[in-house]
Amino acid sequence: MRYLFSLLLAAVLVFGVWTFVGYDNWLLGPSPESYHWWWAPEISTYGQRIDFLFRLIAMMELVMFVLTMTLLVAFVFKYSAPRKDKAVFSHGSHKLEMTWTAIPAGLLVVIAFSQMGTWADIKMGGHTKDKPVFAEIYASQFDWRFRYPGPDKRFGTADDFDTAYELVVRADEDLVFNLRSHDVLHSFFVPMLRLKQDAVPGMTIPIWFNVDSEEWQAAFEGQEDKTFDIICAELCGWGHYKMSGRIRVLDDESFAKWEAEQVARHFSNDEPAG
Ligand SMILES: [Cu+2]
Repeated sequence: MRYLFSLLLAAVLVFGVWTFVGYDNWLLGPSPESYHWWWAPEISTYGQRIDFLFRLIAMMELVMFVLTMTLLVAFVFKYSAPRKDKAVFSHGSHKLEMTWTAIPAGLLVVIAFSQMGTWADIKMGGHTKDKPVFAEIYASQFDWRFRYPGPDKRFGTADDFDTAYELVVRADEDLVFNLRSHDVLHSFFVPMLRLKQDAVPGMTIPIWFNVDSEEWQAAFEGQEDKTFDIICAELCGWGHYKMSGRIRVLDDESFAKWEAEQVARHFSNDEPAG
């Protein structure tokens, strides 16, 4: 029994490390070079900074996991041996408790300082201030809708138009969006852009991203469909699982053409254009 339990615990350690190091080929099958650490390739200008933080925290977790699991296996093995000596009464160790409080506290400080610049850049509005809103994003049970200001770049005018499920954007440009919810909490999550933001009823939350066209082309090399997922990352009701959308990236010229088509469709009774 003693050996069995120690072995089982040791297996947790080995498989745990394996998921960190060997998951790529073993769990997910051979994947493109750009797929690392469970993530799809990143294609936004701030994606690398998010990935750096993700890896930093994952490495801390790996070290802590190995450390604590090794101690656990060793202690389970050592202290499950039959003994004849008397039990020792212990009040614990002040030194030990100070150590395992100070180390996580130190790590949290490291995380806090290393994410400050990235957080400020993505979330604190440096990019969203004074920039025109490219489109408004509406989350509702259970779909995504997008409102564009049209060629005049002003909302609330006759050439505004809506699309559903598909957000069409331009590349290599800081694009600002107003995120809203019609009903409950949702979360606008675009894994390939490394962007995630809650949509809160009653609030208008500005978000921004910039699709790096070179990274985008590289990520989809050889593929015809270069669109990528929008996912709702907040459990928002029975249809949460199907609350998805796509992002399509167009160059400036194609975008202007697409926009003109949408406006024309808006003013006609024809079937929606593709
Ligand atoms: Cu949702």
